[in-house]
Amino acid sequence: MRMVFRWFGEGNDAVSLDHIKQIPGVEGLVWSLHDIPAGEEWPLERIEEVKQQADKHGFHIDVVESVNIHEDIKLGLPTRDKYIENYKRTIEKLSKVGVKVICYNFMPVFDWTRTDLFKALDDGSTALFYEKAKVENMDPIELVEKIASNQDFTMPGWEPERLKSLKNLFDAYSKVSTEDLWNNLQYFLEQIIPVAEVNDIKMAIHPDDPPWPIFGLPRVITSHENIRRFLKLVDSPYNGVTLCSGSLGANPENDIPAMVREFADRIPFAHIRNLKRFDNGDFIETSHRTADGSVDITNIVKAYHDSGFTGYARPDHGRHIWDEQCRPGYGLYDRALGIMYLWGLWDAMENEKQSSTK
Ligand code: DNO
Ligand code: MN
Repeated sequence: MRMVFRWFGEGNDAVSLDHIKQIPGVEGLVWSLHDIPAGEEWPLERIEEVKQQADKHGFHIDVVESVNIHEDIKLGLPTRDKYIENYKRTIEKLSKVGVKVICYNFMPVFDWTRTDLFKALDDGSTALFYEKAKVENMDPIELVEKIASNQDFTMPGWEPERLKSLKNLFDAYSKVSTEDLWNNLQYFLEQIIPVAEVNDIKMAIHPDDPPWPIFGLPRVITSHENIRRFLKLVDSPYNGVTLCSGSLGANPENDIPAMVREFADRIPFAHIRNLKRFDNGDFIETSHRTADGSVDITNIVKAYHDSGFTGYARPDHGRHIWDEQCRPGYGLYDRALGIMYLWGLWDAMENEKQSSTK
């Protein structure tokens, strides 16, 4: 397990590289060029700039999260080919600085969705919260207006320009069925995976979060069976998954250790985090510790360990603790605690394995 840590970039993250350096066992940064709109080709100078910043601190930049997919690709519009060409050029440039994994997602319109970014937990910390009924009872257009006026409801990653086109996007997706979305994903993969192979970069799709359709929009990377189907769309080691225990774990039917065991050689990148599910479908993110949530982190790590996992892993979101002012879900402290929990489990398993083979 090669531990990496998400960093949003110089001037764009309250967490510094000096601080990340002090977390035990972190070897690289998970990064992106967050200001480049989806669909545009990334400039090589900007990529090299991040490489230099990371080099100074002795970190690698092997994992990019994310190179986002333009909506026209997900919608299957004729204009998609131009955006797919740009994506290929970005892959080629990323390989020049040694990138090994690109994480991306194929969720229509929204990335991860929550209804409260700072919900209080019993211990006095706050964390990301999802209230199912709130999302189900909300008309998407009413939602757009609420985000635009920034009241009561927050969605990550929503710039004002994109909000304006949101209504048009919803209209466009009203014609896209779940099977259409699968076909559009296959079209993308058939173009991209050969380029990834030549450039030795593994593509790793992130599951949908939450793993069910929201606002009437289709979602496909949601379950064991669907991930199996996804991996067969293009059956190559370069077509892989960012297995996210938190995203998939919101559905109690997802047996994540079983997924790890079945898909191990197609998981170049693991996201490991916990959450607590409630009977009504709501969930709140918790510390990484197994006992604190509903996701069996211990047995997930065991499944990776038993599979001889040598891929990259990161703690995913953390709570906001000790009065830290940070991006929602991306503080330093709780993610660092998460890493120590993951290493604790891992090292104990390694020790056990070594003493049993003596
Ligand atoms: C949620 C997070 C996501 C992820 C993107 C990948 O679990 O890991 O924000 O970064 O969806 O494209
Ligand atoms: Mn994740």
